[in-house]
Amino acid sequence: MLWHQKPCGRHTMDMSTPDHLVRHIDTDEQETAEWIAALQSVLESSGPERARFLLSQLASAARESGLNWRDARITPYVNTIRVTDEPAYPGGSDAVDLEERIAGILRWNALAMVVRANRAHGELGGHIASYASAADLFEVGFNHFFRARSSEFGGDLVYFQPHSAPGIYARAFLEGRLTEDDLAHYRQEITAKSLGHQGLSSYPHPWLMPEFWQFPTGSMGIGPISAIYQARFMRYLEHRGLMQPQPRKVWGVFGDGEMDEPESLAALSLASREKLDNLVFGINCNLQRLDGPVRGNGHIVDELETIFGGAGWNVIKLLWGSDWDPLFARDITGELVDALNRTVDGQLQTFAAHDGAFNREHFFGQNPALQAIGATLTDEEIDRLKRGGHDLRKIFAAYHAAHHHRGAPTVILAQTKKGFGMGTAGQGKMTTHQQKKLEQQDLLDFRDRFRLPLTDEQVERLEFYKPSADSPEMRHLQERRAALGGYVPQRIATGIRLTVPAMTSHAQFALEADGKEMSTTMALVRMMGNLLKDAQLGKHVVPIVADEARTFGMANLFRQVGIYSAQGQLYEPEDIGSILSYREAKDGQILEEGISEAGAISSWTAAATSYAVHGLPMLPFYIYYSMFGFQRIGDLIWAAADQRARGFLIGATSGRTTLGGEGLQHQDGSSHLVSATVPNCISYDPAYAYELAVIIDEGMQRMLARNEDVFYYVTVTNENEAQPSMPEATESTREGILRGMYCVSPCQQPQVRLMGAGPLLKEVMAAAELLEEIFSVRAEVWSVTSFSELARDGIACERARRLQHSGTETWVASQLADSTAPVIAVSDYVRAVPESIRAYVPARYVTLGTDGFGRSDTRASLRDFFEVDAKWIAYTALCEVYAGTKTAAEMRAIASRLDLNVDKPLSSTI
Ligand SMILES: Cc1ncc(C[n+]2csc(CCOP(=O)(O)OP(=O)(O)O)c2C)c(N)n1
Repeated sequence: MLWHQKPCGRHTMDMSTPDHLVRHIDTDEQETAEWIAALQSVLESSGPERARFLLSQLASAARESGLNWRDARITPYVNTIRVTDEPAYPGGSDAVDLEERIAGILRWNALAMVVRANRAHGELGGHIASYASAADLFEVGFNHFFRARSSEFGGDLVYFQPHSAPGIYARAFLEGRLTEDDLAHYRQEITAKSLGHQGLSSYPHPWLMPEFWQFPTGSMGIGPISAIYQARFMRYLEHRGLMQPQPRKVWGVFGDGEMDEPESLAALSLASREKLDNLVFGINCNLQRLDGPVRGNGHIVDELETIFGGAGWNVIKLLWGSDWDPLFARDITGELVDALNRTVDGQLQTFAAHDGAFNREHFFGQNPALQAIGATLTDEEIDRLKRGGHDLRKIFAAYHAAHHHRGAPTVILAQTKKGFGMGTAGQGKMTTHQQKKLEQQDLLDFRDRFRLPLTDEQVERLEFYKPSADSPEMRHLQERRAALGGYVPQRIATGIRLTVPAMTSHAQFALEADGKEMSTTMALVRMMGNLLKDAQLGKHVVPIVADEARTFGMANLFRQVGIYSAQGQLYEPEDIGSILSYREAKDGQILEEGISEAGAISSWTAAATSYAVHGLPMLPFYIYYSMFGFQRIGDLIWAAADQRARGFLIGATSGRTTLGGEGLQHQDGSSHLVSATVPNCISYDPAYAYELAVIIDEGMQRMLARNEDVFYYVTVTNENEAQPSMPEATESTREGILRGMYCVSPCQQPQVRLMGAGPLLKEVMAAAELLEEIFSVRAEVWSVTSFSELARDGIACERARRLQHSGTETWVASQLADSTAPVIAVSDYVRAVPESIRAYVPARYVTLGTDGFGRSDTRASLRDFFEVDAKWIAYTALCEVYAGTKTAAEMRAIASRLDLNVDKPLSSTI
């Protein structure tokens, strides 16, 4: 039934109903009633199974009749769980009251923390309104569901909505895990540490609070996708027999606004396809994001119900609190449900921001039936009507149902009020997200609202409140956590070490390549294949691909270790019988993520942090087109770094001129620039297979044997090359490889020094030969394995010299000290990469790189285009060697002798 808009104050509120919220007009109510009665009777006599069967039969009959009818997947705007199905609330008769009190205390302390920090330093920022809306959702979890890790149980994993961090700190304060001084230094980590306190980071950051936070969620969208792949990785570990199957759960509490991020929704179907009933999402639907309503003109809850439901999730709507139950019971004609169905979110927000009298007039005043329902309540009672996400009993019922649901992940769409309890100052206000100040009267109202035993003066001073240890609240809080095995969140990085096999066991072919032709990608895959066979380490290796295993020559691993699939293989693969046959298996070891770099990196992060999350170190290798790494999913890599990931990211087919035919979108010339900015990422761009072997060996030693919180980014290429054996002076070569540069072709009194990185070392070698043969110029050649490591060393040495007056020389300067010959550095990445070491080169320094858009052509054409081939390198060297001795005309003559077009435009301009 449609109804007409009513005037509201000075303005007219347009409460006309959007199309998708319109209920179809019933043209024959008696017929409708008969159908419903028939369904009821089937339910009573034959049970839900039969009722479901009949409904599906009806649906297929409708389809056959060409009705083109589909279930809209939107249920009415009411709770999914019926009152009669709600379980009893556990923990004794006063549990709800106690837990509401505890939630009130936490809300206060969280608020005080933010407001105090901002009274002292207006620049610090912080959020009150998000936790105010999410507090009850968290509390039911903390008191009844979130189980800690213990010696017998692996523990549940919780991804916390980032802006609710103050509330989680407030709880840890009551639990005795954080002190008042810690709370007083919210968002002041540097100052706090200098005073001997723990700094409290703005959002969950394992890097900054390594014993507290497990999962970084501060960047919207990362929490949801990470939680899904984490739940999947737990199954992977169980199915592979590496982890005891246990009924552990992954819980994620996220914002409704956050669901707009592509990453939030990207992996929903994976979760249902893999039947991840170990996964529960709670979406805090306070209907607001930062600037305004999430879906002002519709229902975000209904939209998410359609999306999650369509993706195969079990959906629970948790919209209204227990005090609405009697109202629904009185709603004989369905007017109340109709009104809720058509009241859009923007309007619901307005109702949240106003008092009981306003809601009576504008919501219950819409028609006589609603007025009659409203008349049973005082204005104060209307004001206090709770949304589902603020009612502990309703939340418990939803969590209980989710906890016991089998065969699919569950999402709970919990309707809340943003800034709940912040009164006229903040509740439901457009600006509430960023509010960090409250007037004294608002603070007093907040105290009264949540029954806090604080004097006016204590409120004025924003004192933190902690009841005595023997108070009923504290006893309850501690008892509940003890029953659930301890505190959450808690990050435990056990010191388990894995034995790293000797390089000769998996990389002998690379160390003694003896001129054999292979690309570094091939070498990497061969090393990984060998590591997979290692008796001890093998099972810890996790190869991950995003539909590019064949591109990188990994197809042989399909048979060798299998592709993980929770279902095994339900089909006979087309290539059955071939030695490379596509093999899926329940205990398969490869994670084949399809075309989802975001998914693959999330799997990688789950594996790379398994040492802390599950006490089980793993060694993931995620191999991908290097262009689709830092550029495409850089923020997820940044989050992995924050989470102290340990593993290898392999940027394959790398190098802007080395990838050849693939063109602009694929040719990577910048990933090393970005990777250099990630503090715990160690990056290498090796030229030779033996360099790669040394890097992989050192990486394993640091991450698995020495338990260092670093990860490796290594680029490999698809260009076949005659691979030399590792030079004799093994130790010094190893040191040079790892520090970033070493000499591969020394010469007496060089006139020029050429430094080549990765695939372009070959061009540099050829340039040196050319210089010698045609121009009789002596050139020395250096292999640069890592400009970023050289630059880091340079920064550290120079600083130590400035501050500690240390005499330590930078690696670059110490290596180049014995000559003042000009240095030419060449990289298949943008010039900014070799430029990063300019300050440490003790001679004239010129860089060549691949700035500009990539394009399709042969390697030779591309290297000429970007001016990084042997001839351009030789010409650049000659410009330095002949500086001041040759005329422009003579240099032009040299260029034309080398067949170079010096009049062509700069590569970055076309
Ligand atoms: C990738 C990213 N973009 C933007 C932000 C800034 N930001 C922080 S909170 C927020 C709004 C969050 O809204 P919602 O998810 O609905 O949570 P609420 O605070 O309303 O509970 C935004 C845009 C961010 N943290 N991450």
